[in-house]
Amino acid sequence: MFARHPDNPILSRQDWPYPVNSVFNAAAVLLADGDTLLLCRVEDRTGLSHLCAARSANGIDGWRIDATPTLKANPHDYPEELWGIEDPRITYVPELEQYAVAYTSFARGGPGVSLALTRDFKSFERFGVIMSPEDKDAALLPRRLNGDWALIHRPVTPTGAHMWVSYSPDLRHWGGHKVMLEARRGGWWDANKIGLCSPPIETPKGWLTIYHGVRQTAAGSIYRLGLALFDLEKPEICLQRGDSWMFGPETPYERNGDVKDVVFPCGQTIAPDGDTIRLYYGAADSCVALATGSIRTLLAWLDAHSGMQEELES
Ligand code: BMA
Repeated sequence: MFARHPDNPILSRQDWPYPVNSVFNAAAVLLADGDTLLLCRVEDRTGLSHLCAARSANGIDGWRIDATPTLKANPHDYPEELWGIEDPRITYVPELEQYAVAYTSFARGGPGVSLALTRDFKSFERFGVIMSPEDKDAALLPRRLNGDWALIHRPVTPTGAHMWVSYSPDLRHWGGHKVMLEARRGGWWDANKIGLCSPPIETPKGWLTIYHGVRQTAAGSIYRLGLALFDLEKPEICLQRGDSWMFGPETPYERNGDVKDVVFPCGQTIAPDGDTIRLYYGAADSCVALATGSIRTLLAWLDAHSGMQEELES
């Protein structure tokens, strides 16, 4: 379903212009000038994370990396960022002519969801925490649905870590919270804990969405990727959900690193053909890797692989 790039990992700490521990979980966007921009999560040697932009003409190599952190925690004005900021997702919002960056802010209360807007990835308008802890894995949808903005996120509740969608008239006040996709139970690969990966892709059939499932084992967790399709105007309606995972840690750079057995995409770009997906993913919480897929193939796979097992269980 996804072909790994032969030059993987495409970015790692050796590429960084200043000393860091690891570079992973990057958001991605194709800029108006054709460059690919990755907003990487960078963990420095304090153990805390910030975000740093890398730009490339071909999205594969020749990365031009900001000489200093692009978006740093600012705990003085935003105490929810005391322990750093992590795992961004970027959405271009045509109505605002700006990019919306949803990211995890981390402090004593736990991880929460923060939002910032930017035109140039140099200056940012911060909105602060928009979803209180414990919550993460968020992305804004690119347009209003029935008049409201929609945010996908992953709060942790006593029943598990499920994906939700919430609505807002102004990006600041959020409500209309609805469960979008539940973690399965028992022995499933996506039991108990799931979360959004890269922002959903709008297709005529629905929002095509890559999510991660976390399998707890005696040796630790395994982060793998699954697929689901949601209604275009009411994303709380799941139209299809794949039974099996479609991408998981296999290569040495995915299996070994600071956190073993993790593939964690926070972004993708779509080629001018409208079909080719370049998925950028953090591998083992240590580096950034690239895999290429096709929207048509993912939709066809969902047609062939969704639903049967759930019907058996219900
Ligand atoms: C999640 C997030 C990710 C990380 C993953 C595996 O909870 O913190 O940033 O990649 O765990 O460690």
